[in-house]
Formats: sequence, C-alpha cells, structure tokens
Amino acid sequence: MYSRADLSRSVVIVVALFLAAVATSAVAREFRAADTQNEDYPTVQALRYMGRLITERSGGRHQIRIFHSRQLGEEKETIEQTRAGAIDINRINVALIGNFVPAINVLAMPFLFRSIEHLQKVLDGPIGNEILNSFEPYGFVGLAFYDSGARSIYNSVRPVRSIADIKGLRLRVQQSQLMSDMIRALGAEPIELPYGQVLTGLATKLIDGAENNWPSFVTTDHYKYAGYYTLTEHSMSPEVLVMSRKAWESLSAEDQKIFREAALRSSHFMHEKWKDLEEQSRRRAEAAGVTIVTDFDRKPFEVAMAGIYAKAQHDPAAAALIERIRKVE
Ligand code: GTR
Repeated sequence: MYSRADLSRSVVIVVALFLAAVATSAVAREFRAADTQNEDYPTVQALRYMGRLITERSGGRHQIRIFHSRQLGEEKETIEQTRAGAIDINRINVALIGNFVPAINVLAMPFLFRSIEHLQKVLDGPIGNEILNSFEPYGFVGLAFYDSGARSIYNSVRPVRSIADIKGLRLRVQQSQLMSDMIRALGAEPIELPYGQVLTGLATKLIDGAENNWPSFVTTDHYKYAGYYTLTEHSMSPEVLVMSRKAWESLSAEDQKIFREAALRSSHFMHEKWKDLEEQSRRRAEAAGVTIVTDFDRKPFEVAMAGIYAKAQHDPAAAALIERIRKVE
C-alpha cells in the first residue's frame, strides 16, 4: 500500500518531470537559416560549419537548418522575414540590409576601401564591432562578417576600358538605392533585380550586364553570357550574418555566447575557403574566353562618385563613419 506521503511525493516527481520536459522543449530548437547562394558556395558551407559547432557546443539541444539557393525567397524578402522573426538566421550582403539599417550602407560605399586588407582591418577592429551592434534597434542582431571580395562590372556588349564605355549600358544592381545611384553616376542605367533573375536577364538581353565578385560571376553562370569583365572593384560590400532579435532573445546568455563564438569561427572558416574560390573562379572565366580588362583609368570612376559622397554627408553619423574608416591605416 502507498502511503499518502508516497503518493504526494510521486505527484511532485511527475509534475517536476513534466515541467522539465516543457522547459527543455522550449529551449531546444531548430533554427532556420537562409542564404541565397547555392549549396556549395562558401557562405553556405560556413553556415553548415557554424551549425555543427552550435549543435556540438549545446550538447545537441540546438540545430541549424539551412535553406540555400533562395529556398526561402530572394534576399530582400528574407531580410523582411528575419526582422519579423519568421527566419532566425540570415546570411546577406550589406548592400541589401543597408535599406533597413542605414549605417550599414557605409560599408558598400564606392571606392571607400583602399584594399581588401583595409576593409578587413576595419571589420576586425572597433568599427566592425560597432557596426554589428548597430543592427539591434532594427530587429536584428549582427553576428559576424563574411568575405565577399570586391565587386566589378561585367557586360555582354563591349569591353569597358573607360568611363565613356559604360555610358548607356543597362546594368543590373542589387535592390539597393545606393547601388542604383552609383551605376547612374557612372552614366549607365541601373536595373534593380533580385539575384535569381540576373541569369535570365542576361540571356534574354533584358540587361547588358551586372556587377559582382568573381565567385558570384562564375558560380551563377553569368560569365557564359557576359564576356567582358572590367576590374573596377568599385565596392567591397562584405557579407553579414544576422539573427532575428526575436530568436536571439529566446536564447539564454550562455547559448548566446555559443552562437556568437560559432559565428565568429565560421567567418574564419569562410575566409580560408574564399581566397581559393576567388582564384579558381577567375581562372574558370579566363579559360572560358572572358575578356578581363585590368588596364583602365580608375580615376574618372572615383571622381564620378562625388555626388554620392555629398549625399552621404547629409547623415552626420554616416559622414563621421566614412571619415573614421578612411583614417584606418
Ligand atoms: C553576391 C552576394 C549575394 C547577393 C548577390 C547579388 O555577391 O553574395 O548575397 O547580394 O551578390 O548581387 O544579389
């Protein structure tokens, strides 16, 4: 026979077990991560690496499920969904999130960085940290930056050797005001299109060209339709990994630390992959007969950006940030 005391002890144990189960299920989660690039692209590989680290460090409580190749939509939409909390983690380019978080646009400003080393120094230092922290009021948490090299202009019409050669070309840009302004300032016609529509745009001649880094130019097959690539390197807008603030706030302080560290380590992992792919992509384009223009006068391109810098001056925070970035040696 059970005594009354035994019975109430059993009830207490059952209730405690039930509460523990509820608590664990509330904490353990599968996080949805989006990336528009394809399955093998280094950013997607880096997300996978981050996922493995998080699962390992959280003792299997947290999993990251990756949706690559625009499975959750184009970048602009996924950013909106991340802000709303429907997507937990998002790897995007700063040019697109600049529409939502104005200070971020500074990183996409034309000809701002003297070299990739200059950019890297800025991102790894206090400015990079401040920029990651500036996402919060807008519904995101900045976790880490990923490499994206430099963006250059390519087209199917003619080799661009001077600013005059760009005139009148219809060039696709990311869905970003800043990118449109930049292409217009060069005398071309900007066409804002989501990433997934560029290939068809080139194939159907809706557009004459676009601008991107080597790996994006090649892994998307754009190089098969746009045989002239000019190393303008006009923007070094990096990639950024953000989390929705909603998802972030659902994590304990200890788990937040696990996520941050895993994101940082994934950016180092990505860095290693990037250099190789950049080189490989360039070689692949060359082998396919793409004309690569390196001997052109860059100065007029830079001069044409005066209006964009004048516009940036209207935002004192952006102006101050540009100044500080320039001073980083
Ligand atoms: C790539 C970047 C993508 C996307 C794309 C584009 O370099 O990795 O996130 O922004 O450019 O041009 O749309």
